[in-house]
Amino acid sequence: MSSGNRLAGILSALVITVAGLAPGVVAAQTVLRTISGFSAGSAISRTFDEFVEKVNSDPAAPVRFRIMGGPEAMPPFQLGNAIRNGVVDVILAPGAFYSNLMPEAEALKLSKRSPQELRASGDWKYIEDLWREKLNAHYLAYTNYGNQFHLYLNKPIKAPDLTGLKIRVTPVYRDFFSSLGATVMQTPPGEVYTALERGVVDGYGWPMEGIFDLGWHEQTRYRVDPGFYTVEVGVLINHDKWRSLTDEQRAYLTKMAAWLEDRNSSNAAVNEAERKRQADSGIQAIAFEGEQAQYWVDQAYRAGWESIIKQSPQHGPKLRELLSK
Ligand code: 173
Repeated sequence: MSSGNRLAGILSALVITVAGLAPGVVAAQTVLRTISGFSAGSAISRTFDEFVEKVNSDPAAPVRFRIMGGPEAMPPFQLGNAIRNGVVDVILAPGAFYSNLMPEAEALKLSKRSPQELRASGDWKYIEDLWREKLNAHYLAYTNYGNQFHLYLNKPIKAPDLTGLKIRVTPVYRDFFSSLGATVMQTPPGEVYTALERGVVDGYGWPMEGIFDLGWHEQTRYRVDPGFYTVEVGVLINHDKWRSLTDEQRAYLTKMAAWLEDRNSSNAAVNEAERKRQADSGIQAIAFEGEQAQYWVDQAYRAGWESIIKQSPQHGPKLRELLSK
């Protein structure tokens, strides 16, 4: 190679590097390294999977998601650290998987207002600021809104009293089930089957959707109704990454996030189908009625807010006001 050619080679490498660093100069797609708390193809990840597929197959998309894996790629309770430090760019996770870092993350499951309502009223800004300040994350989209959590059991109960029962939890359910006398044991979803099979627990908390994904229906006799709270599973992006994107990329992601949140309207029908599928597989409903049903749900919210306000006297009361309006 002549020295002239070598110089040209070095110069073109420099040009590529500089162009690659200058935001907005290059039209190339930015790749967002993404880890999900739920396996692709599972019930909880259904609308998120649709979103990733929609973006990644859009030839005009200025970003794309590279899915690095699900819970096998990173233990779910480590997702919060990973998004805060920028070890990954994007996560799909419920607040419960990172409320060790910000107890306020448990508040969204208590929301009586949809993400659309919160955004339209401007109240979402409080959430956005809090997630940035505490988790160094931009809360992009709220999935699973409108789904509910349930208690699943292998021993029958006649009243909202869990004394003597060992229940698998995450922070979603911990305060509620404990307040009714349960002994609680935290596990990631991946350990629920074995805990049930070995009789280490008598039951578990989980949404209506998804108990078939890991075969738990084989180890489940009862579901307690009514459901409580709303399921909240967020698409979060590391805030440094978010700031490094161009205006166009941020606008695109924001538009697609609204599309994803609109997909929450498909949840009600999926819920009904799951209820039927559970019944067909032999799971019996223990359905509280009247005052017992009211107490079950009221106690869930009471215990949930009490815990958040205790852990975050600064933000808890304001969150309750915004989310309960
Ligand atoms: O693991 C869990 O039970 C949990 O916290 C959760 C939260 C949202 C959706 C599914 C599971």
